[in-house]
Amino acid sequence: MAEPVQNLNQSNQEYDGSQIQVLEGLEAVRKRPGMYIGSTGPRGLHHLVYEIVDNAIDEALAGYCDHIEVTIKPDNIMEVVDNGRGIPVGIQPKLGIPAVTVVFTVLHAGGKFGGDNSGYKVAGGLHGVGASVVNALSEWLTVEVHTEGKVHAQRFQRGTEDAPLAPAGDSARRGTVVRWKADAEIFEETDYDYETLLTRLREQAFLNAGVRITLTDERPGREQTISMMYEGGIKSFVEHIHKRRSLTVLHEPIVYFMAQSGDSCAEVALQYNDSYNELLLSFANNIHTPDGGTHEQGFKTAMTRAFNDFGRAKGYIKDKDENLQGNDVREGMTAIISVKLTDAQFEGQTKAKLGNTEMRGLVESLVYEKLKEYFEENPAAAKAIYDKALSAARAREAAKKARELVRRKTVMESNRMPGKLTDCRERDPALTEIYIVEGDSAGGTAKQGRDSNIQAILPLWGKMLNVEKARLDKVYGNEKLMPVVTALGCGIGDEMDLSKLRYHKVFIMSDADVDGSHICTLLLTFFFRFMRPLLEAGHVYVAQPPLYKLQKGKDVRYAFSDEEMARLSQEMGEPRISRYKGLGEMNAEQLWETTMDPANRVIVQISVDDAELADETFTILMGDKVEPRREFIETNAKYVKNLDI
Ligand code: 1YM
Repeated sequence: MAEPVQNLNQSNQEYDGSQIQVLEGLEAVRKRPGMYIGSTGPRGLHHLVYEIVDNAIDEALAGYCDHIEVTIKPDNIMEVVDNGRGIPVGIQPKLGIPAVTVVFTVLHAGGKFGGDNSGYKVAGGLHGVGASVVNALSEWLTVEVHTEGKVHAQRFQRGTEDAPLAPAGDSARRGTVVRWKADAEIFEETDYDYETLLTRLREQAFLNAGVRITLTDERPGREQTISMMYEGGIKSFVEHIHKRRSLTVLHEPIVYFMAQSGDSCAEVALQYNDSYNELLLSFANNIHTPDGGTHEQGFKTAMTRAFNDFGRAKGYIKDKDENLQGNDVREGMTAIISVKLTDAQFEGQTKAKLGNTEMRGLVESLVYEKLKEYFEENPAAAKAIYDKALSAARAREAAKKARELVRRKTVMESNRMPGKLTDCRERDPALTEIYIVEGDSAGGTAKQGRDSNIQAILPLWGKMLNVEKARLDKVYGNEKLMPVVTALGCGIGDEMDLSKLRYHKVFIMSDADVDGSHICTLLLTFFFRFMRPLLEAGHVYVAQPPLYKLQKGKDVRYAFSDEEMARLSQEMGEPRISRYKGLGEMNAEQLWETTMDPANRVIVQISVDDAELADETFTILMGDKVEPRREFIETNAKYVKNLDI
């Protein structure tokens, strides 16, 4: 099989054409890596692993592989091994080179280039295409294919082959081995995070019941390994989420249904807990669809309809009662929807939304029929779930009344801004910023230090509401949060209208200590729960005041971390070092210089990219179970301040 390959080295005139095309393709990836992997930060780095693992998962989905091993080797070399058929080593007729070489050198080669190889359609629609991108962005990459008693191997550097695919001895096993070292010329850092990989791989293990996924860290001092295999699939996923967040569940067993229709299949698992949060995770062909799509629409429609129909038939909902709404029936619900289909269509800017219309009907009829059946067969569970939904509906009514009250008051006060708000002069929201500052004294300093043209200051005072346990009705009455809501001007919850936002940059500015980080967490929790579009649109920032001031004569410098302090103090040679305990210790000029001056300041933009992780962080930090919170803070102490959600 490897024979004809020998003719394919680059000196052979006949193949120049295709060869040049190949080089151009991967050059494009190296020129604009962001286009292919999103970013060259940690997210992009980990994306490389997912691309390769996805190919192995596809092989598992096709039924040929049941074990995938992912290893972080010393020096951050990654290795992914599967026990599938091995990427084909035979010559791909169109390009005249081995299929495996095509997979690693031709952009968007994906797989499954039709013809004889297309017996199994690509699950993700995008799968297989990533291998060449990983290759292009690696200092070096090797692939080994074990099949029919032999190994074939090939090595590449920055996407270019060292030599053609060649036999490399005998092998008693089957499968594909890919090893690579991410290119330090491309990535900001190349250190893999075990936990990040673990979260993603565990998700894949849940979604592919019966497939074993092993993650091993072999880096010195960080050695650990975990092997995951969940026979329970997405049911185990729901169970895991509740356990991890220490949430109390309201019923057993977990609701689980699945249906098949032609080549498509849909699975749903759900369970209620006593929190007020909804967690709905949907997947299409194992790809997370955070923006929802047809499968989520079908699910939501069916839930609301089934709850109302069954509830009326059984007398849970009385004739005079209003219907339950979608948010009522999903309060406290954790649900996983997983659909598999050929030709999945991913829509939207981030391709995170499923578009296939046939999925709406499939999921809707599945959930409607089977949920009613579940209620019939589990009356105690049905009672607990209806109690929850009905209490959510009552809270919604109460919130509406509270809101009307506030609105009337606001009208009476002729749209007055909160008394403590010091507004800026500029009226164009796109140009303005608001600093939300804990405490009157820091607020005073910020007021003096700001650029009054574009920067508004809102000091917070009073006791903070623990939003984790609050519903909208409580927020409307809260004296600490209402000024924030009023000042931002865009409303909250279902009524939010981002076009009314009065400042496009919203800064949380708090002390660099435990209390400060608590305030920061609470505000972010509030935004996360009640003003999520604000986070999604990237309007929220955390200001970063310096931790230290270093002074030697007239030379004054600021350090934002212990490392920076150590470095600066070396540079300056025994300066006077003072540690800032709070914002209040800085004078107005220093605060402007270090923290508020748009030309100089260090800021952290808060995103909800990973809403699931954020939700979890908040729940653990705010929830009423002390033990998980203590554990979380102990293991994440250094991150708590940044709250890098
Ligand atoms: C560690 C990464 O890539 N495994 C893998 C990939 C493929 C196959 C098997 C495979 C697919 C098919 C037929 C097919 C791929 N093959 C291709 C292509 N693990 C990893 N395991 N035989 C083997 O889809 O028909 C792309 S991915 F295109 F060459 F067929």
